[in-house]
Amino acid sequence: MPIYLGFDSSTQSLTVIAIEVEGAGRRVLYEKSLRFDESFPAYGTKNGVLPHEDPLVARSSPQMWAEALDMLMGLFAKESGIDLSRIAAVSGSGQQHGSVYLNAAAADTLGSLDPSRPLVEQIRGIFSRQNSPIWMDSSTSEQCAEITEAVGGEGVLALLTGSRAFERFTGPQIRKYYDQDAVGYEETSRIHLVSSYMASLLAGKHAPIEPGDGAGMNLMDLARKRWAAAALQATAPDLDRKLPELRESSHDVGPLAPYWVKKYGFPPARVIAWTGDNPSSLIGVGLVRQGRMAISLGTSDTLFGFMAKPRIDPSGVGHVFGSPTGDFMSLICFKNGSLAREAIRREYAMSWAEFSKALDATAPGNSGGILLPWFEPEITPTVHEPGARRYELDPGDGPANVRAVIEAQMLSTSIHSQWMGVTIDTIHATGGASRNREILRVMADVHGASVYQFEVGNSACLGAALRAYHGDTVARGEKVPWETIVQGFAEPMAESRIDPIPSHVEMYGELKRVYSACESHATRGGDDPRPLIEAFRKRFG
Ligand code: XUL
Repeated sequence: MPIYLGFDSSTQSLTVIAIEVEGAGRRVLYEKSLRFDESFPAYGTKNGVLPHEDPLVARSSPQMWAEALDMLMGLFAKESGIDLSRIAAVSGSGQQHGSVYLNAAAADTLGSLDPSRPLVEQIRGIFSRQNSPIWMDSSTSEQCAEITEAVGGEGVLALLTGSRAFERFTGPQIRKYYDQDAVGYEETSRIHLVSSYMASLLAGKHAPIEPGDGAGMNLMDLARKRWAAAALQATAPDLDRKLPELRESSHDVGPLAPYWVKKYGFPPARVIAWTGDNPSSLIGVGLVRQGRMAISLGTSDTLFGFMAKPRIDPSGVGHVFGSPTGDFMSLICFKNGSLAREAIRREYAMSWAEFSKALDATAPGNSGGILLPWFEPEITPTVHEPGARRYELDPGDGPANVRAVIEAQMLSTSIHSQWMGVTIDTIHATGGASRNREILRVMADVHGASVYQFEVGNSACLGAALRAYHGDTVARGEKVPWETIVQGFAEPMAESRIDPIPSHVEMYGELKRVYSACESHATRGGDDPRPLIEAFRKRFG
């Protein structure tokens, strides 16, 4: 009976899940997380991000991620009680868009890791840049504009790569590095994504990038799944020589490096290419065919779905990425996810139980009180000046602000997903906050859709384990359909279903107009939304 391991290297933590597959019998055997702030305080991260005086800059430490991998592999070997020899394949997912810059010494170092010494000590010399820009960075507007102009406009870049230029995407980040440190850029021989970097540590050699995560770079030709020469040229010189190969999602990178085998007793299991956390989540919530959508409530909130053919967003807020099945996925991303919920919870000194109670005790629609929850600079819509904005909402009223933050997040996912052209009737909810059924009630009513929960909350990590399983079957020459791969693992719990309440759906239809007006007032100097709020109050109280 083979066992498969999936890792998720996210913004705030590293997690591992082990699954067992025997015919139709499937079980999650083990799950463990290490939070970066608590487990590695020496790096000084806050919520996984290094402190920086500019709120638009967000970086983290690739050495910390390597130290976490070493520790978690060690803990797994020691604590899980699992017979390691049964592990057939390992894969993973990484926070998307983040980049790791390695010098020419990296290949040799990765290929000769000494099991008697800690990993992090040995890789200190392989970085041409010590810190990694991550997806929370919004500091590359200038580079986005330059790249856009060089390729011939937003529409051209979006058609080519699946997205217009976004500040957090890897291409603009690479260009900024080249602009600010041309020598460091010159000394860089390989630029990895978080996903391909982590896979490289496991395989002891440079791993490829796969198209799911590659599509989050503004560098990949989405239709052909090849590097797009025009985008590379618009970004930085010699980039074609610095990027890893692009290989299919099921690619077998090679066996686990001798470091892991000798140090902890792992077998030389296959390392399957890692992908981004969102493509991985797509698998982890079972979206392997068109139809349903998923909302992930994590550090970022994302709404995504499977797409058979790429449909590009004319409004410019959305993305098309590759799906690990070889198809595509649509996605929108909100930076103010869990940290915004957490900011409100802290501001009103509530426990999470009190937060849920506040949601329960307040009326849907919040009497038209609106919060724009941009505690951090926001991605959707683009907001560079952080700070929450309130419309007809009393800042002294804790429960109303709790409702306002959740309603804002759900209204925003609904408003900004219109370009996908999908009528959403079923949502698969995942991520830490999807455990909270009061939040899911708002989700169901705003979207007018039935919402389901999953047994495993970390769908990115489960998706990684399922991709390890899939990659192993491909390598063995078996053709197992994706429906069979996800069966019994990535299935919503029938009893968790929350159906929308029709009167609430109608009310939220109106509140979406109010929320859009507030958003347009705050971001584009649109009309004062107060008369609309007044009208909403008259109708819905
Ligand atoms: C997606 C995005 C985030 C990160 C979070 O485009 O930026 O969801 O992947 O880890």
